[in-house]
Amino acid sequence: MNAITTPLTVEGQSWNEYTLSNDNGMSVSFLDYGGIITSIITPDKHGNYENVVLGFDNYKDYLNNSNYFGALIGRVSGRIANSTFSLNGKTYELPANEGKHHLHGGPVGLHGVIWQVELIETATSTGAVLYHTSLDGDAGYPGTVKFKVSYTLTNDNEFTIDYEAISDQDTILSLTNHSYFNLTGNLKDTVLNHDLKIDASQYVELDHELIPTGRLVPVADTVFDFTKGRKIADGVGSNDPQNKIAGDGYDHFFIFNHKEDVNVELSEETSGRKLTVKTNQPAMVLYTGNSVDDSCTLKERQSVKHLGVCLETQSTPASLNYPGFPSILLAKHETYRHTTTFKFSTL
Ligand code: G6D
Repeated sequence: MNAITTPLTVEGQSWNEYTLSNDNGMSVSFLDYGGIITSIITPDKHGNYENVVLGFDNYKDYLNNSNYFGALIGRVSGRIANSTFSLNGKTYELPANEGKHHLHGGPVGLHGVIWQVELIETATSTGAVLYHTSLDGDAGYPGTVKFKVSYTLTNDNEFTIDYEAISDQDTILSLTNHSYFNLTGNLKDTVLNHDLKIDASQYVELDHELIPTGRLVPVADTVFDFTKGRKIADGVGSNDPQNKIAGDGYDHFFIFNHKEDVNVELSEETSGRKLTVKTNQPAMVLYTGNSVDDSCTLKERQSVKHLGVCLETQSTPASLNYPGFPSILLAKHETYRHTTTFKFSTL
């Protein structure tokens, strides 16, 4: 187990890239800028170690990361409709960065700050703790919030992200990671032929601006039913209006049943790679890279649509406007504590 730090100078800014490596040869690399995960190297069924996430070839491109490749997202993941919300009788106006809506924490969200990183090694893991303090009024949000996010890699090829935060005022908070996974290895193909299983019986309907309508839709008898597993391709070219609204694929919030051992299983037959996700979050956005075009130069190739799949465990800002959705409220001095483990193995 080890962790190495590589100082970088990117457009005059001083960044660091950290690489956590376990004894099996798996590694996870990330930046202090935005907590961005830049690569995850895992073996295929033949023992070939290859990268399984989308990352830029040139670090400077992370300064204009409209796909949020690898990024730590917050203060609130997802879309806050009309960039406004009310809390304790007060209305807050946030910066609109996608039409009239507020997406992924706004133009200067947590994906665009430099986190303070402390490397930590234990007998069974190597990792880092990322610290940041967001002041009251940052991006329009109430409360000074202290963040502590841990990245931990074990010799079981498990990579865990633990999110902790505490605010000095009532506020809203919903953090996630926006890595695009591709289990083919070094982005050999899109993720359309990946097999996906999600322990979720309902998803949230979207309107044409990708804002939740407040309607929970049963997945049964639709291409949104991943309970028994299906190809990601089933949602591409599908006649379901929700797949079309999402830009020909999925971009939807699935409410976990939390009835299975794991919440999500992603696998790819040719490489034999498998990724299981276990989280205490109530739900997840499944996003199949529908807006990714050919404009990004990644380490291995030029980007294309559907080149990666995001498994963004989180709660939903829809809870600000509709009852019954997993809440994103964080009370003053309450500790926000969520964890998601990504376990890599082979079929
Ligand atoms: C698109 O709608 C999707 C979002 O879910 C995603 O996070 C973003 O691209 C990167 O806006």
